[in-house]
Amino acid sequence: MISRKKFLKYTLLGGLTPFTKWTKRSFSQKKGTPVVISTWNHGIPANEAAWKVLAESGSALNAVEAGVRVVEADPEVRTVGYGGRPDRDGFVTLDACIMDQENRCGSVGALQHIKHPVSVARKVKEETPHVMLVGDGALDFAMEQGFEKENILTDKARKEWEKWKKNAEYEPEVNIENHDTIGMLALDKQGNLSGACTTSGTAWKMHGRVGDSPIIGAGLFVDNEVGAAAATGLGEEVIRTCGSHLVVENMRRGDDPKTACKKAVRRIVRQNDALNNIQVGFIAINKKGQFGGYSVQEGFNYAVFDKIGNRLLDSSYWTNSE
Ligand code: SD4
Repeated sequence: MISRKKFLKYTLLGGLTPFTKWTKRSFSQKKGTPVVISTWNHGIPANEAAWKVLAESGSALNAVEAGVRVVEADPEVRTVGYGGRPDRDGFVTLDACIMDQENRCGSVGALQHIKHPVSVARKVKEETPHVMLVGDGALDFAMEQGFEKENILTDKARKEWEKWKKNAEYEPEVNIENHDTIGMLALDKQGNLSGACTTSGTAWKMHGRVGDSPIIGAGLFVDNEVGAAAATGLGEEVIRTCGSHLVVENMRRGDDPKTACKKAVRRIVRQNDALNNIQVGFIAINKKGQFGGYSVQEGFNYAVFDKIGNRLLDSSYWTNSE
Protein backbone atom coordinates (compact mmCIF):
# COMPACT_ATOMS: atom_id res chain seq x y z
CA MET A 1 0.00 0.00 0.00
CA ILE A 2 1.19 3.50 -0.78
CA SER A 3 1.23 5.81 2.24
CA ARG A 4 -0.94 8.94 2.28
CA LYS A 5 2.18 11.09 2.67
CA LYS A 6 3.81 9.55 -0.40
CA PHE A 7 0.59 9.83 -2.34
CA LEU A 8 0.29 13.54 -1.53
CA LYS A 9 3.93 14.10 -2.48
CA TYR A 10 3.34 12.27 -5.72
CA THR A 11 0.19 14.13 -6.63
CA LEU A 12 1.90 17.44 -5.92
CA LEU A 13 4.92 16.53 -8.04
CA GLY A 14 3.41 14.32 -10.66
CA GLY A 15 0.15 16.03 -11.45
CA LEU A 16 -2.28 13.86 -13.32
CA THR A 17 -0.22 10.75 -14.04
CA PRO A 18 -2.42 7.76 -13.20
CA PHE A 19 -1.92 6.16 -9.81
CA THR A 20 -1.26 2.71 -11.30
CA LYS A 21 1.63 4.07 -13.32
CA TRP A 22 3.23 5.45 -10.18
CA THR A 23 3.07 2.13 -8.36
CA LYS A 24 4.63 0.31 -11.32
CA ARG A 25 7.47 2.79 -11.64
CA SER A 26 8.21 2.56 -7.95
CA PHE A 27 9.20 -1.08 -8.54
CA SER A 28 11.35 -0.61 -11.58
CA GLN A 29 13.27 2.60 -11.19
CA LYS A 30 15.80 1.71 -8.53
CA LYS A 31 19.17 2.04 -10.21
CA GLY A 32 21.81 -0.45 -9.18
CA THR A 33 24.48 -2.91 -10.03
CA PRO A 34 23.38 -5.51 -12.51
CA VAL A 35 23.47 -9.23 -11.82
CA VAL A 36 23.18 -12.17 -14.18
CA ILE A 37 22.86 -15.80 -13.17
CA SER A 38 22.65 -18.89 -15.37
CA THR A 39 22.73 -22.66 -15.19
CA TRP A 40 25.73 -24.99 -15.56
CA ASN A 41 29.33 -24.42 -16.71
CA HIS A 42 28.30 -22.86 -20.00
CA GLY A 43 26.75 -20.11 -17.91
CA ILE A 44 30.23 -18.57 -17.77
CA PRO A 45 30.52 -17.60 -21.48
CA ALA A 46 26.81 -16.87 -21.58
CA ASN A 47 27.13 -14.49 -18.61
CA GLU A 48 30.04 -12.71 -20.34
CA ALA A 49 27.81 -11.85 -23.28
CA ALA A 50 24.94 -10.83 -21.05
CA TRP A 51 27.17 -8.68 -18.86
CA LYS A 52 28.37 -6.68 -21.87
CA VAL A 53 24.78 -5.65 -22.47
CA LEU A 54 24.09 -4.92 -18.80
CA ALA A 55 27.32 -2.95 -18.27
CA GLU A 56 26.29 -0.59 -21.04
CA SER A 57 22.94 0.00 -19.33
CA GLY A 58 21.20 -2.37 -21.72
CA SER A 59 18.00 -4.10 -20.70
CA ALA A 60 17.84 -7.39 -18.85
CA LEU A 61 15.76 -8.66 -21.76
CA ASN A 62 18.48 -7.95 -24.33
CA ALA A 63 21.08 -9.34 -21.94
CA VAL A 64 19.42 -12.73 -21.46
CA GLU A 65 18.79 -13.15 -25.16
CA ALA A 66 22.40 -12.30 -26.02
CA GLY A 67 23.66 -14.56 -23.24
CA VAL A 68 21.82 -17.76 -24.09
CA ARG A 69 22.47 -17.32 -27.82
CA VAL A 70 26.16 -17.99 -27.12
CA VAL A 71 25.29 -21.45 -25.86
CA GLU A 72 22.71 -22.11 -28.59
CA ALA A 73 25.41 -21.50 -31.19
CA ASP A 74 28.02 -23.77 -29.55
CA PRO A 75 28.07 -27.22 -31.21
CA GLU A 76 29.96 -28.68 -28.25
CA VAL A 77 27.01 -28.13 -25.95
CA ARG A 78 24.90 -31.20 -26.65
CA THR A 79 21.65 -30.15 -25.03
CA VAL A 80 21.08 -26.67 -26.35
CA GLY A 81 20.48 -25.39 -29.88
CA TYR A 82 22.95 -26.26 -32.63
CA GLY A 83 24.66 -29.56 -31.77
CA GLY A 84 21.91 -30.65 -29.39
CA ARG A 85 21.13 -34.37 -29.15
CA PRO A 86 18.19 -35.57 -31.23
CA ASP A 87 15.06 -37.37 -30.12
CA ARG A 88 14.77 -41.15 -30.52
CA ASP A 89 13.83 -40.76 -34.19
CA GLY A 90 16.86 -38.64 -34.97
CA PHE A 91 15.22 -35.19 -35.03
CA VAL A 92 16.68 -32.28 -33.07
CA THR A 93 13.67 -30.49 -31.59
CA LEU A 94 14.26 -27.34 -29.57
CA ASP A 95 12.30 -25.70 -26.75
CA ALA A 96 12.84 -22.11 -25.59
CA CYS A 97 11.14 -19.17 -23.94
CA ILE A 98 11.77 -15.62 -22.82
CA MET A 99 9.95 -13.36 -20.35
CA ASP A 100 10.36 -9.65 -19.62
CA GLN A 101 9.68 -7.17 -16.84
CA GLU A 102 6.14 -6.51 -18.03
CA ASN A 103 5.12 -10.19 -17.82
CA ARG A 104 5.24 -10.41 -21.58
CA CYS A 105 6.45 -13.76 -22.77
CA GLY A 106 7.07 -15.81 -25.88
CA SER A 107 7.88 -19.44 -26.36
CA VAL A 108 8.52 -22.16 -28.92
CA GLY A 109 8.19 -25.92 -28.48
CA ALA A 110 9.53 -28.76 -30.63
CA LEU A 111 11.03 -26.34 -33.11
CA GLN A 112 13.29 -27.91 -35.74
CA HIS A 113 16.02 -26.55 -38.03
CA ILE A 114 16.54 -23.18 -36.32
CA LYS A 115 19.76 -22.42 -34.47
CA HIS A 116 18.38 -19.73 -32.16
CA PRO A 117 15.00 -20.75 -30.76
CA VAL A 118 15.23 -18.08 -28.04
CA SER A 119 15.14 -15.36 -30.69
CA VAL A 120 12.11 -16.98 -32.31
CA ALA A 121 10.50 -17.04 -28.86
CA ARG A 122 11.18 -13.33 -28.55
CA LYS A 123 9.52 -12.75 -31.91
CA VAL A 124 6.49 -14.72 -30.73
CA LYS A 125 6.35 -12.35 -27.76
CA GLU A 126 6.70 -9.23 -29.86
CA GLU A 127 5.09 -10.03 -33.20
CA THR A 128 2.13 -12.26 -32.39
CA PRO A 129 -0.92 -12.15 -30.13
CA HIS A 130 0.17 -15.51 -28.67
CA VAL A 131 2.60 -16.84 -26.09
CA MET A 132 3.57 -20.20 -27.56
CA LEU A 133 4.03 -21.71 -31.02
CA VAL A 134 5.03 -25.32 -31.59
CA GLY A 135 6.27 -27.69 -34.27
CA ASP A 136 5.71 -26.84 -37.91
CA GLY A 137 3.76 -23.70 -37.07
CA ALA A 138 6.71 -22.40 -35.08
CA LEU A 139 9.06 -23.22 -37.95
CA ASP A 140 6.81 -21.49 -40.52
CA PHE A 141 6.67 -18.43 -38.29
CA ALA A 142 10.45 -18.41 -37.82
CA MET A 143 11.00 -18.51 -41.55
CA GLU A 144 8.46 -15.73 -42.12
CA GLN A 145 10.48 -13.71 -39.62
CA GLY A 146 13.65 -14.24 -41.63
CA PHE A 147 15.33 -17.01 -39.63
CA GLU A 148 17.40 -19.39 -41.71
CA LYS A 149 16.40 -23.05 -41.95
CA GLU A 150 19.54 -25.08 -41.22
CA ASN A 151 20.70 -28.58 -40.40
CA ILE A 152 21.37 -28.40 -36.67
CA LEU A 153 22.17 -32.11 -36.19
CA THR A 154 25.95 -32.26 -35.99
CA ASP A 155 27.97 -35.39 -36.84
CA LYS A 156 28.88 -35.85 -33.18
CA ALA A 157 25.27 -35.77 -32.03
CA ARG A 158 24.20 -38.07 -34.88
CA LYS A 159 26.91 -40.61 -33.98
CA GLU A 160 25.80 -40.59 -30.33
CA TRP A 161 22.25 -41.24 -31.46
CA GLU A 162 23.32 -44.11 -33.71
CA LYS A 163 25.16 -45.66 -30.79
CA TRP A 164 22.15 -45.21 -28.52
CA LYS A 165 19.84 -46.86 -31.06
CA LYS A 166 21.65 -50.18 -30.70
CA ASN A 167 19.99 -50.70 -27.31
CA ALA A 168 17.44 -47.91 -27.51
CA GLU A 169 16.89 -47.67 -23.78
CA TYR A 170 15.43 -44.47 -22.38
CA GLU A 171 17.01 -44.07 -18.97
CA PRO A 172 18.10 -40.48 -18.51
CA GLU A 173 21.18 -40.38 -16.31
CA VAL A 174 21.39 -37.80 -13.58
CA ASN A 175 23.66 -34.88 -14.56
CA ILE A 176 24.56 -36.46 -17.89
CA GLU A 177 21.85 -36.66 -20.50
CA ASN A 178 19.61 -34.40 -18.50
CA HIS A 179 21.84 -31.45 -17.98
CA ASP A 180 22.90 -28.47 -20.02
CA THR A 181 19.69 -26.59 -20.52
CA ILE A 182 20.55 -22.96 -20.09
CA GLY A 183 18.26 -20.89 -17.93
CA MET A 184 19.38 -17.30 -17.43
CA LEU A 185 18.02 -14.52 -15.20
CA ALA A 186 19.20 -10.91 -15.21
CA LEU A 187 18.64 -7.75 -13.20
CA ASP A 188 19.63 -4.63 -15.10
CA LYS A 189 20.84 -1.21 -13.91
CA GLN A 190 17.29 0.10 -14.11
CA GLY A 191 16.22 -2.57 -11.62
CA ASN A 192 14.24 -4.65 -14.11
CA LEU A 193 14.26 -8.42 -14.34
CA SER A 194 14.02 -10.72 -17.36
CA GLY A 195 14.77 -14.36 -18.09
CA ALA A 196 15.32 -16.88 -20.87
CA CYS A 197 15.52 -20.64 -21.08
CA THR A 198 16.59 -22.79 -24.05
CA THR A 199 17.27 -26.49 -24.63
CA SER A 200 17.16 -29.44 -26.99
CA GLY A 201 15.51 -31.26 -24.10
CA THR A 202 16.15 -34.66 -22.69
CA ALA A 203 18.14 -36.80 -25.11
CA TRP A 204 16.32 -39.63 -26.89
CA LYS A 205 12.91 -38.28 -25.85
CA MET A 206 9.82 -39.35 -27.82
CA HIS A 207 9.30 -37.37 -30.98
CA GLY A 208 6.96 -34.50 -30.14
CA ARG A 209 7.82 -34.46 -26.44
CA VAL A 210 8.00 -30.95 -25.00
CA GLY A 211 9.71 -30.41 -21.66
CA ASP A 212 9.46 -27.72 -19.03
CA SER A 213 11.87 -25.27 -20.64
CA PRO A 214 9.43 -23.46 -22.97
CA ILE A 215 6.55 -23.54 -20.48
CA ILE A 216 6.11 -20.28 -18.67
CA GLY A 217 5.86 -21.02 -14.96
CA ALA A 218 7.69 -24.34 -15.29
CA GLY A 219 11.09 -23.75 -16.92
CA LEU A 220 11.03 -20.00 -16.36
CA PHE A 221 9.06 -17.36 -14.53
CA VAL A 222 9.66 -13.65 -14.03
CA ASP A 223 7.69 -11.29 -11.83
CA ASN A 224 9.28 -7.87 -11.83
CA GLU A 225 7.77 -7.03 -8.46
CA VAL A 226 9.36 -10.03 -6.76
CA GLY A 227 12.01 -12.01 -8.61
CA ALA A 228 12.69 -14.59 -11.28
CA ALA A 229 13.47 -18.29 -11.43
CA ALA A 230 14.53 -20.92 -13.97
CA ALA A 231 14.79 -24.70 -13.92
CA THR A 232 16.97 -27.39 -15.39
CA GLY A 233 16.81 -31.17 -15.19
CA LEU A 234 14.02 -33.66 -15.67
CA GLY A 235 11.33 -31.49 -17.20
CA GLU A 236 8.41 -33.73 -16.34
CA GLU A 237 9.08 -33.17 -12.64
CA VAL A 238 9.34 -29.42 -13.12
CA ILE A 239 6.06 -29.25 -15.03
CA ARG A 240 4.24 -31.31 -12.40
CA THR A 241 5.15 -28.74 -9.76
CA CYS A 242 5.02 -25.55 -11.88
CA GLY A 243 8.55 -25.25 -10.55
CA SER A 244 9.75 -21.77 -11.47
CA HIS A 245 6.44 -20.17 -10.59
CA LEU A 246 6.54 -21.94 -7.26
CA VAL A 247 10.02 -20.53 -6.58
CA VAL A 248 8.87 -16.98 -7.37
CA GLU A 249 5.77 -17.38 -5.20
CA ASN A 250 7.97 -18.58 -2.35
CA MET A 251 10.03 -15.39 -2.71
CA ARG A 252 6.82 -13.35 -2.75
CA ARG A 253 6.00 -14.86 0.64
CA GLY A 254 9.36 -13.69 1.95
CA ASP A 255 11.84 -16.46 1.23
CA ASP A 256 15.34 -15.59 0.09
CA PRO A 257 16.17 -17.06 -3.35
CA LYS A 258 18.00 -20.14 -2.07
CA THR A 259 15.27 -21.06 0.40
CA ALA A 260 12.65 -20.48 -2.29
CA CYS A 261 14.49 -22.95 -4.56
CA LYS A 262 14.93 -25.44 -1.75
CA LYS A 263 11.20 -25.47 -1.01
CA ALA A 264 10.43 -26.14 -4.67
CA VAL A 265 12.92 -29.02 -4.61
CA ARG A 266 11.19 -30.30 -1.46
CA ARG A 267 7.89 -30.38 -3.37
CA ILE A 268 9.49 -32.58 -6.03
CA VAL A 269 11.07 -34.81 -3.41
CA ARG A 270 7.71 -35.32 -1.71
CA GLN A 271 6.08 -36.35 -4.95
CA ASN A 272 8.55 -39.15 -5.62
CA ASP A 273 9.25 -42.37 -3.73
CA ALA A 274 12.75 -42.69 -5.15
CA LEU A 275 15.09 -39.96 -6.28
CA ASN A 276 17.77 -42.07 -7.98
CA ASN A 277 17.02 -40.95 -11.51
CA ILE A 278 15.77 -37.49 -10.79
CA GLN A 279 17.84 -34.36 -11.04
CA VAL A 280 16.22 -30.94 -11.02
CA GLY A 281 18.01 -27.69 -10.27
CA PHE A 282 16.53 -24.24 -9.75
CA ILE A 283 18.15 -20.83 -9.84
CA ALA A 284 16.52 -17.65 -8.57
CA ILE A 285 17.15 -13.94 -8.17
CA ASN A 286 15.15 -11.29 -6.36
CA LYS A 287 14.64 -7.56 -6.86
CA LYS A 288 17.52 -6.74 -4.51
CA GLY A 289 19.90 -8.74 -6.70
CA GLN A 290 20.22 -11.57 -4.18
CA PHE A 291 20.48 -14.95 -5.86
CA GLY A 292 20.60 -18.65 -5.06
CA GLY A 293 20.16 -22.16 -6.36
CA TYR A 294 19.17 -25.59 -5.11
CA SER A 295 18.97 -29.05 -6.65
CA VAL A 296 17.73 -32.53 -5.88
CA GLN A 297 21.13 -34.21 -6.29
CA GLU A 298 24.76 -33.27 -6.09
CA GLY A 299 26.37 -32.00 -9.29
CA PHE A 300 24.34 -28.94 -10.23
CA ASN A 301 26.18 -25.65 -10.58
CA TYR A 302 25.42 -22.18 -11.82
CA ALA A 303 27.33 -19.12 -12.95
CA VAL A 304 26.95 -15.66 -11.44
CA PHE A 305 28.25 -12.39 -12.81
CA ASP A 306 27.89 -9.35 -10.56
CA LYS A 307 30.17 -6.58 -9.31
CA ILE A 308 32.53 -9.24 -7.90
CA GLY A 309 33.02 -10.86 -11.32
CA ASN A 310 31.98 -14.00 -13.18
CA ARG A 311 32.20 -17.28 -11.29
CA LEU A 312 30.77 -20.78 -10.97
CA LEU A 313 29.05 -21.83 -7.77
CA ASP A 314 28.16 -25.36 -6.69
CA SER A 315 24.54 -25.63 -5.70
CA SER A 316 23.44 -26.99 -2.37
CA TYR A 317 21.34 -30.10 -2.79
CA TRP A 318 18.65 -32.11 -1.10
CA THR A 319 20.10 -35.58 -0.86
CA ASN A 320 22.70 -34.54 1.71
CA SER A 321 20.59 -31.99 3.54
CA GLU A 322 17.97 -33.95 5.45
C1 SD4 B 1 13.87 -30.91 -20.38
N1 SD4 B 1 14.53 -29.52 -18.56
O1 SD4 B 1 13.62 -30.90 -21.58
C2 SD4 B 1 14.92 -29.97 -19.87
C3 SD4 B 1 16.23 -30.64 -19.93
C4 SD4 B 1 17.27 -29.95 -19.10
O2 SD4 B 1 19.31 -29.62 -18.32
O3 SD4 B 1 17.05 -29.09 -18.34
N2 SD4 B 1 18.46 -30.27 -19.14
O4 SD4 B 1 13.33 -31.68 -19.60
